[in-house]
Amino acid sequence: MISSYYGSILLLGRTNVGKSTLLNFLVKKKISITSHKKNTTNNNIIGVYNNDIYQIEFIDTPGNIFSKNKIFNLLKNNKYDFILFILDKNKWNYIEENFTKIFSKINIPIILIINKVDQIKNKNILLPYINFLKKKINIFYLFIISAKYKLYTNNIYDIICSNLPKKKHLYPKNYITDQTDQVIIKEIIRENIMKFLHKEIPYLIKIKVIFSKILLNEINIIFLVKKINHKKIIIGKNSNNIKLIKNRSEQNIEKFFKKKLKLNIWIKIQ
Ligand SMILES: Nc1nc2c(ncn2[C@@H]2O[C@H](COP(=O)(O)OP(=O)(O)OP(=O)(O)O)[C@@H](O)[C@H]2O)c(=O)[nH]1
Ligand SMILES: [Mg+2]
Repeated sequence: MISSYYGSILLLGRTNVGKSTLLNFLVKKKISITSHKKNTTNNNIIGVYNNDIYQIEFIDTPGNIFSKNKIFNLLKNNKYDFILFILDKNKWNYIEENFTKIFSKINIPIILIINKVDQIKNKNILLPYINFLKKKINIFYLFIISAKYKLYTNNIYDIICSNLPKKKHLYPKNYITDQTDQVIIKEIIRENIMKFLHKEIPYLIKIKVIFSKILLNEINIIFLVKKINHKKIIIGKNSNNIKLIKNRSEQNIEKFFKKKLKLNIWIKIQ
């Protein structure tokens, strides 16, 4: 019989470093939304990579958990085989310091990922930065990648897989995420809200998803907002904003579920 290998890997790093972008690459499906705005991911999201021999559970985390207590709570049960600690180019301040202080107290190997290398024009800055990092963290392996453009990313699987314990797979073969359909739809809409609406408005909208029991291919969405003014901004001039959000979300949801769907959006003032 062929052996099976299984591991659980936590993705950590400040907001906007590209954790969710990397998760989507690693599981080969867009299950976690991404945005140039801060605090995009709100909850832990499990994504599973599968093949006949290896199964890897990746856990994407919200980047705003940089308080030491929150990081510590996440790590205290120690069930992870690796941490992927992601850095945005050469950004380093108290947030990264907090992470590293915790890392020094736990016994989980750290795979360090310097992301967004496509944005580094002067690659000479990398060597001194790596030397600095080596003093800060006991690094199991270092990757310098672009998650968005899939540059220098292929070896990540090799390094992880060749270091996983022999273990039974935890999830069924086709399992890809713990997110329910309802949550996936909500998240896709939230991503488009973040894309097409500016400043703080995206953070002020509550989204409700209601599946139609009669029309199975129809999904009704309600945006709950507090002010008439917010409703006007969401709709936009000539309904442009709401049309963009609706059309793009409909396309993304159809792509995810691989079927034709109709999306209706209402905006209610609470
Ligand atoms: N240029 C470039 N942009 C990237 C790369 N990886 C991610 N991004 C962009 O960086 C932004 C943030 O990416 P996310 O994946 O949402 O970041 P995150 O770490 O999950 O952020 P939170 O969920 O807020 O913690 C998005 O606009 C991504 O498209 C990269 O390799 N290169
Ligand atoms: Mg994220």
